[in-house]
Parts: sequence; structure tokens; C-alpha cells
Amino acid sequence: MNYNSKIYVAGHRGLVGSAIAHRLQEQGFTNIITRTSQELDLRRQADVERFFEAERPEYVFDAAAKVGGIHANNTYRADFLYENLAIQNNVIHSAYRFGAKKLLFLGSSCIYPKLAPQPMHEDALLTGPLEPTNEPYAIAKIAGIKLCEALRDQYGFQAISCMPTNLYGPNDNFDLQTSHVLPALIRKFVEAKESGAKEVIAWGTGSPLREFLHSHDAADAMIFLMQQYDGREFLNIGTGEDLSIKALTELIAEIVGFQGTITWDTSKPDGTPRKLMSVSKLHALGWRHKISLREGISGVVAWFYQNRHRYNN
Ligand code: GFB
Repeated sequence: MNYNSKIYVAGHRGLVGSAIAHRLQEQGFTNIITRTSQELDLRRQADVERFFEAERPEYVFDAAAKVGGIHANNTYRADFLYENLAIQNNVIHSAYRFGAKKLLFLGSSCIYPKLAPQPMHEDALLTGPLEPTNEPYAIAKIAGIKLCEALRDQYGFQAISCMPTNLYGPNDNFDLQTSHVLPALIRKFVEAKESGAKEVIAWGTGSPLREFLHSHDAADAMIFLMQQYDGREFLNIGTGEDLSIKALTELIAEIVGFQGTITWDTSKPDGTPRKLMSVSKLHALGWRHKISLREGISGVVAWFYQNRHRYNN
């Protein structure tokens, strides 16, 4: 990519898309195009084709998806499968059809088998049953990986795929029913501290392990790969470090300054017991994360206080 290359960031208002657009601007890229979902519904093939035919972006970051935490994935199973297939098929195929030089597709760590050996290497894909709570989303993401590989095989289209671990950061979803664990707990502890509540309810048993990468690190890695990598194989993006949900909960409570009790609602699912990513391939390319979990969470807590007017539902 050159500084005046025409770059389309699909999903620029989301957690990762906003970080990618921000990071590109920081790095001096001046020709970034974006569309809100009101301006362009990526589920509608004809509209997406009209957009790509008119704009003909040279580089495409496909960070647009219907995303959510374990409860949302397990509740809106059909929506997660259908909408993600529609969005990614339209963006990936139109990027190829209207002459983009390169596209980066974002998958997710949930593509791996529920009980894949840890840490999960890229070759573990499709070696066992998926985690049931997010199987629809995982199947959609696996289909996206395969479409990128097939367009490269058949037409020589430069599509690369990356599998980020659980991400967090500014512009995350803080809705307590549909969000991921980290933003949900930040909101719960902030609101409990402010209201004087003595108890915070966390979901599951707290025993699963999760890896968390800040969205700014993730964006940096994705831009690095767009510039430096053009292999057919997809690559994991993560920190290579994980912790239990219980430890995460205690860390967030400490950072927020909540001193009450944490109660575990075991009627909620734990999901996959662990999904630590092997990041040896990414490290071998020369990229490593910079933002520590404590530093990252502290920054998001501060951001949430400044932006919580956006989350009064
Ligand atoms: O982040 P999360 O919703 O999704 O849940 P996954 C992670 C763990 O945190 C689960 C527990 O064991 C939850 O039970 N947890 C504890 C909570 N308290 C809470 C809470 O208040 N809210 C939430 N949401 N969880 C997702 C997939 O799996 O990972 C997505 O469903 C995607 O498709 C994403 O792949 C990266 O990490 O289990």
C-alpha cells in the first residue's frame, strides 16, 4: 500500500474497523473510504457490487461482521450464520470482481475445534467438532477463509485471512446481553461502583481461559500483514498469553475499584474451555503485541467513563 492508495475499510465503526481506520490515518494513509451500514447494507449484493464498481478500492480490510458474545451467538444462531455469510461473500467477491489488488479477511479464534490442542496452531482447523454456542458464526468464518483461498487458487486474487483472538478496546459493544466478557464486566463493575451495589454477577463458572488482544494492537498487526504477507495460509493474531475468566474478573474489579462480591451465574454457558492461539507464525514474520492486558483494560475503563452516554440502554 502507498500513502495515496485507495483503501476501503468495511465495518469502520466497529471495534476492529475503527481501530484499523484510525491506525491507517496515524500512519499517513490519506485515501481511506468508508460507508456506514445506513449508506451501504453489505448484506445486499447488488448494492455492494454498485459500490465496488463505482469506487474500485485497491486495498480492502473486511472488518464488517455481525459479532457478539457467547449469549448473542447462542441466541441469534440463524442471524449470525446468514448475515456473516452474506456480508463476507459480497465484500470478498466484489473486491475480486472489481479489481482490488489485495483484501484482508478477518476470521475469529472460534473457528477451531472446541477441544483443539492448546495453543491452537493454524493446521488445527477442521480437525474436530466446533464449540456449539458459536458454531454458526464459526462456520461462516471458515467459509470466508475458504472463499479467499479458492479465489486465490482459481483467479490468483491476493486475499489473505487472519484469525484474531478475543479483542477489546474503544468503540466496543457494551450491551450486557450481546457483548463479549471484557466490556460487559467493565460496564458491570463501573455501574456497581457508582450505584454502591455490593455484588456483581458474572456468567458461567469463571474457569474457562481466554486470551485478549487490544484492538489497537490487532489493527497494527492487520496493517502489517496487508503490507508484508501474501501467503495462502491464514494466520493467527494474538498475544500468546491467556488467563481464567475468574482472574480477568478480579483484575477488572481491581482496576475499576469495585470491592464487593462477585457471584457466578452458572446457568449461563462457559463456552469453550480454552482457545489460546499459537502466534509463532506471526512472531516469525516480525510482529508482536505491545499493549499489556492491565494497561489495555485501564485505557478502556477510562474510555468507557468518557463515552458511557452512548450506552444508557
Ligand atoms: O466473551 P464471551 O461472551 O465469548 O465469553 P467467548 C467468554 C467467557 O466469559 C464465557 C464468561 O465463559 C462467559 O460465560 N463471562 C462471564 C461472560 N461473565 C460474562 C458476561 O458478563 N458477559 C459475557 N459475554 N461473558 C466468543 C464467540 O466466545 O468469542 C464469538 O461467541 C467470538 O463468536 C468471540 O468468536 C471471539 O469468548 O466464549
